[in-house]
Amino acid sequence: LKRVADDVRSIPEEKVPWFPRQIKDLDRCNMLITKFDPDMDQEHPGYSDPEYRKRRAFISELAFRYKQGDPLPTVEYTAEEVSTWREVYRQLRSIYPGLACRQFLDGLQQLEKECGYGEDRIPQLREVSAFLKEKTGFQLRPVAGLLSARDFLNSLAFRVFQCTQYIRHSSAPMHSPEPDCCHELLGHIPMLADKEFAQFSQEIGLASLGATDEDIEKLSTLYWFTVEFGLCKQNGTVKAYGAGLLSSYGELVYALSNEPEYKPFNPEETAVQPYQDQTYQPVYFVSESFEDAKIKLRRYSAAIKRPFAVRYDPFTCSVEVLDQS
Ligand code: TIH
Ligand code: FE2
Repeated sequence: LKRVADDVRSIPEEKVPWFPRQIKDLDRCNMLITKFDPDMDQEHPGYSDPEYRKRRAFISELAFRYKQGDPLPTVEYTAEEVSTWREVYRQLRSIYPGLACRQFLDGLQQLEKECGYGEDRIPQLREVSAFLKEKTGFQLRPVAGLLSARDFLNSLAFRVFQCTQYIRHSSAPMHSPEPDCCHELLGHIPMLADKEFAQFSQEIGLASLGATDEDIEKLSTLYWFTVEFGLCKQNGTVKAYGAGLLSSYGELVYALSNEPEYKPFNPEETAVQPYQDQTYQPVYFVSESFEDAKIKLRRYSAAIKRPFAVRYDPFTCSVEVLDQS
């Protein structure tokens, strides 16, 4: 292995998409997908609510202004927002014990004990980020909405999780077509408090750096059916570990009913399964265990071919690029 001194684009004959090398470069990983945004999507429950749209614009602005290293912005949530959170929290909390995987329940319990999780207030990104940093080295960064797959995955290489800070519309607490703070705080954060899950999330991130568009598409489809909508067997029953399920009362109940189709998780097949992002998934992938999903996903990510290798240096929070052409 020899070190690449200059930009990786200088590798002869290869065209490699730009990617972040240092954590500071994440300031450039901010490409939003606006299709589910309340200003663009007529189906959005907030589309015809000018108050909601104004609030969203205000919270987006905090994310747009954010630069790596700044203290995370604090949002003073309104009584209506807290009441949406309360409803989401209460409903989901009551069904988690029977439907969520063990790793999730462990993480949530720690968050309730050590990080002020509960139905009475919406946790602030700043305190959650400090909590995660101690548990697994992950940190949060505010984002204004749904990010492009490349930017989102690239951030994971640095153990940075890009997090929305607004809340879903009060008229639709049980499911949202776009991420919101309920989805991040309830769906993702408990899993990111698990050391192995954190490690494996970073590996997916590292595999995405400079990957071809085709590989990004496959990685993000895999991410979708595992980290977002994955199911796994545990003690003989099927449980949810996907964040998109664990933040949606409606879809969590549906996914574990006998309505949807189940397929066994197999990365090669899962990576090319077309997916649904407007409403519930018609198909879910079930792995033999949570560990099984992790191992297979890891193996798949590590096998993605690139003309270079990357190594993360935790002391400088930067990525070293090694020529392998
Ligand atoms: N559907 C999820 C929810 O209602 O919480 C949010 C999302 C998961 C994945 C993409 S958007
Ligand atoms: Fe998500």
